[in-house]
Amino acid sequence: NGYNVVNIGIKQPLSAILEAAQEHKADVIGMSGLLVKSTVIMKENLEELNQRKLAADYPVILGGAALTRAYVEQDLHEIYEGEVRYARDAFEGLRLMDALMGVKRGVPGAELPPLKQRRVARRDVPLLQVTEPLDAGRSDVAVDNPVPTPPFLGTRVVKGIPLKEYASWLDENALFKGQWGLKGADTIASDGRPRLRGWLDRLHTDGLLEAAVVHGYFPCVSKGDDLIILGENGSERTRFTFPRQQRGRRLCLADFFRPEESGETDIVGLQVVTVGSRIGEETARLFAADAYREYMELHGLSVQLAEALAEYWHARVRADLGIAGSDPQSMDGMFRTEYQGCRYSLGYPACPDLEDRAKIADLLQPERIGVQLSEEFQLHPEQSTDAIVIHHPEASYFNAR
Ligand code: B12
Repeated sequence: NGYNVVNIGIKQPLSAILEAAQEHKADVIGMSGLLVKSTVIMKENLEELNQRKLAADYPVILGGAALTRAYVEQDLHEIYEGEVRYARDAFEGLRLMDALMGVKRGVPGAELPPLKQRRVARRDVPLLQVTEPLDAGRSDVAVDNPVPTPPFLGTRVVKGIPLKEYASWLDENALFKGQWGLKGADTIASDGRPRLRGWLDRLHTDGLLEAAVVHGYFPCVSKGDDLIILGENGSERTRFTFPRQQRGRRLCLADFFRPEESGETDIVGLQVVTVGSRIGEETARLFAADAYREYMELHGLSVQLAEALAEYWHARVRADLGIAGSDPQSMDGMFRTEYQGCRYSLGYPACPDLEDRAKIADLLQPERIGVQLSEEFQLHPEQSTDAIVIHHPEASYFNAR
């Protein structure tokens, strides 16, 4: 499309971004943010560009799952003294480049698309005016559901899980459309499926997958918004505090466990899964070799395989707990989570605090399967994911904010 993209990789400080921008005489700086944390860094970077009086030199395009158009085009635009725009995908990025370059070259009529404002103005006052104590109690979630008996207490490590065990859990829709950007059933049939088969064969013959799981079952109780994990002899081992919805059902993850006052204990599953580090090394190799299509395909496949492994393991946990009886027949039903219980990953809307990942890591010690939790609360290798597995029949995804 007539542009050079200089990709300088992940987690670059602004100084490195500017060095590369100056060296390559960049017209525009782009940043991408997958986790919410990166949205904060982007804001800091824009503030620093202001301070260095470079805002006029560098229009900025921002994208990635963690961002919203309003955050960029309203909140960040208010801060940044240069131009900043949001790109939903690479194509919008391209249209923005055309507009930015048109303006820069003085093409008659060239202008940037108008900024999109929030439809509802952000309020400076809290949405909820608290006049009575907020603790109006827990939600209406049942407390008399049966508590299953786990096959063991404590943790177990399982390594070398063969691809054929979890391959059917690969969400092809998410892979073809979300990761590979394929549109339409014909392209998926003629292009996507054969390439997927090719990749799966190659992963197998080259031994690129090292699927492993560490999981455990822990006795627990709830107290208010807290889930308390119990040690031997019933003492408190660790505690998660989850946000509670301020409206509607007032759900909170803690409600899916027996309250301490009941005198009963409940059971919670925890898991960390990974497809290993070899596949990440291979994607890095493809990237370095400028084999972008293959890089993109393999990276997309590798992350969806991590997700597949997590979902497969969740199904095994349901079987272990004896609650798999209501599992749907079809994989589509599985992807729609039409089974009993729910797998919640920290950082998602019911349990947004990534810091809590440290508690899972403490309990499960994922180093035993080669997975480390970084200071930014990210698991390495990248193709890894953790979860709290809840058996309660009413457990399903919700947004706590
Ligand atoms: C696939 C996925 C995963 C995969 C792989 C992640 C990865 N590294 O790629 C796996 C299963 C491993 C995973 C794990 C986790 N994930 Co996840 N994941 C996703 C998911 C469903 C899709 C992301 C994706 O790959 N999209 C496809 C790519 C191609 O799209 P994209 O990144 O958005 O980029 C496109 C556009 O945004 C745009 N774009 C992006 N950047 C830029 C920049 C410029 C300049 C331009 C022009 C355009 C542009 O162009 C791209 C192409 O169209 C998102 C939700 C979502 N729907 O986006 C959550 C999401 C990113 N994950 C999330 C979370 C919380 C996690 C975990 C922390 C969960 C956990 N506790 O285990 C872990 C973290 C992993 C770790 N190692 O620690 C949250 C992050 C929010 C947060 N709290 O920070 C999200 C947003 C889900 C959510 N709604 O809460 N995840």
